[in-house]
Amino acid sequence: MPVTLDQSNFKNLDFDAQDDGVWVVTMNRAHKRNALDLDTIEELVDFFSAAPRAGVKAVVLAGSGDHFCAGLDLIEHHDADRSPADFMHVCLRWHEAFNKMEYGGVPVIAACQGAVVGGGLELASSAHIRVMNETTYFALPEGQRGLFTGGGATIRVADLVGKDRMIDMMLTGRVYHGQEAMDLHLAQYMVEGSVMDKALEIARRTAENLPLTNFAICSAISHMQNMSPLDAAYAESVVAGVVNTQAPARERLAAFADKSAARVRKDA
Ligand code: 1HE
Repeated sequence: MPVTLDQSNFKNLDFDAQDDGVWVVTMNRAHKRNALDLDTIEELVDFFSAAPRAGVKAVVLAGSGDHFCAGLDLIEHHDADRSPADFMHVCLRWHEAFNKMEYGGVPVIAACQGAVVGGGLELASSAHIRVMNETTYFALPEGQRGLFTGGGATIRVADLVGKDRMIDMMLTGRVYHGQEAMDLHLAQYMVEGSVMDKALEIARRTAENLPLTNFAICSAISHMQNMSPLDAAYAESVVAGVVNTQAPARERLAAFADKSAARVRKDA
């Protein structure tokens, strides 16, 4: 059932929907270093819930200004003086948003400049691809703030860097940047200059894939990682049964057979 995404329903996210189905989604609270308040989380839930049914082929997620995202809106959290139950529900909304990103089936490329910290790293780690440059740095300052992660870092950041490094990041406030961050899988691409240019290039390339194939890549792999190997192998067979027999895939296979399709080359 197709749905529409209407910019007028969003105030903290700006959309630039391009002709090839790539959407640039920019968090627009640079004055707050794109800190995640309740409204922004709800907008992320709304956007990523609708995107797979709204013809969005790939998303570049960016922050306005010099920083990607400063994590939880600490001022809102301070002023709200929440109860444990209140904050549990806040976290559940974060999980709703980030799970929609990771499991939604639409490729999400995070253009990570400047600070990618706390909940900002939880957000970035829910994207399928992260691009960094010389300005980018990753940290989990929750430990210093008297807080704990609540947006999935114990799952996704630990998965990227390992439990031991995540514990160190939280205990000591250790900051990772440059090649060391790349080596720890905090990003898959490092560029000199614009993270947006590279993120867009990647998004456009992914948007050329068949939507159902991208759906499988950006949903099934994450689900299968949560399964036993036996169940994952079964699920993989079912997904491949559906994806690998889709009509548009036959066209691509025919193009391979008649030698009109591009070959895999070392320098592609
Ligand atoms: C904020 C926030 C925020 C900035 N919540 N308002 N996250 C953190 O502990 C990161 C906290 N922020 C920082 O360390 C720095 O602000 C930055 C490194 C991101 C940027 O530094 P800088 O020098 O460019 O900016 P600034 O002067 O510190 O902040 C500019 C404004 O943004 C200022 O507001 P203003 O009204 O005084 O101008 C800041 O208050 C505001 N600002 N970051 C609210 N985070 C589900 S649990 C998740 C747990 C967490 O994410 S804990 C948060 C971890």
